[in-house]
Amino acid sequence: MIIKEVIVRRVKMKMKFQFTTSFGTIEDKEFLLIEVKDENGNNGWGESGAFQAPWYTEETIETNRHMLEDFLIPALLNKEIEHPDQVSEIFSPYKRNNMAKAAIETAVWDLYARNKGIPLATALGGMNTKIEVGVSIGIQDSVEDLLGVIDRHVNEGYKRIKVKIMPGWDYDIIGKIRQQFPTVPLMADANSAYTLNDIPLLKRLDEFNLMMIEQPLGSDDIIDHAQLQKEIRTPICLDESILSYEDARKAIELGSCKIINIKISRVGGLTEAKRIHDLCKEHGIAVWCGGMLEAGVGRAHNIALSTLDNFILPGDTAGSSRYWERDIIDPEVVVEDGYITVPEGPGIGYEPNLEIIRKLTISEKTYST
Ligand code: OSB
Ligand code: MG
Repeated sequence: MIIKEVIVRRVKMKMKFQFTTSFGTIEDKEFLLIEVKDENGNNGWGESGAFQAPWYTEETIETNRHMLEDFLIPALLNKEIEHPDQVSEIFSPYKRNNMAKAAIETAVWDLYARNKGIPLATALGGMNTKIEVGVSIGIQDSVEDLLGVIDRHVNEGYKRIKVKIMPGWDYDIIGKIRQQFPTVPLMADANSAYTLNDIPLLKRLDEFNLMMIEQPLGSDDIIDHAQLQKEIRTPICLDESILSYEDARKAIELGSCKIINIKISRVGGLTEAKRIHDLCKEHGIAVWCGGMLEAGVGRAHNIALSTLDNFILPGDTAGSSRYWERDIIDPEVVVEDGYITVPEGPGIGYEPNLEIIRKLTISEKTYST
């Protein structure tokens, strides 16, 4: 196939809730939606995970737009592509900017699978027909509020609860959760809020039988995490620190983590995500699929990736209705008893709803040859 046209849309959606982490609060969700078209007019869709501000990684919506417009789209247009694995090779002269790369690379994967008439999951080599789903809960105004939100999601059937922690919202909070929910599968995500000075506190969290603690230390660190993992029983899961296969290889070799959260956007696309998955499988490192509060297109890519067999822990891929009054795809993503049934249609298996997307679009630009 030959990519003949790329449409970049900047979309704004109202979220049902504010999402607060140790790095800040996300209110409304703005993101880039990418549509690629081939020489036959067939299309594929991708979504960028970048936020308005560079507080999770260094990327933003605006840096993504710049990278796409000035480098990635010109590099891709008119290229003959036999397999989407070639896209990351075409992008390899350009350093990092993984979310910008992933946004368009995932669109090419969708197009490829649609052209083959197979689900994206199958194109990736995934076999699972349903996936287990957990939920990630932000920092709340009070412990009572948090316990209420957890209760609601446990009753909805989510398979594990992840809560965000930060200094001052950690040991006591987890203790209160454990009092009310002694056996619920529970984990905590610190988004880099601690340092090695906090080892005594992080050790005390071992009392609570957490499934894992996610990214306790620096977002670019794998050395201190290796030291911390020696001191605590709770398995460390790395998120921000793993931007590539090479990062994963080094973290595993150092013993910096026992689990890895794979986000397609953070690692630059599905090809790299699959390589990291395969490496982790070889080394007995469990993986799960992280989330970036994605709308339907990004969510659909996450679901397809999660069908690979080393995704053995529930992901952050909650259902559409958790985030939106109305998602941008048909059908919306539904979670039943904590599972999502993987769609069987070609490509991502959900249809982007152009009528809804047009209403939410702030700006749109078409690039063609
Ligand atoms: O650290 O996993 C994270 C959301 C935005 C940025 C970073 C993270 C998250 C989440 C939410 O935890 C996951 C989701 O529901 O999409
Ligand atoms: Mg995280």
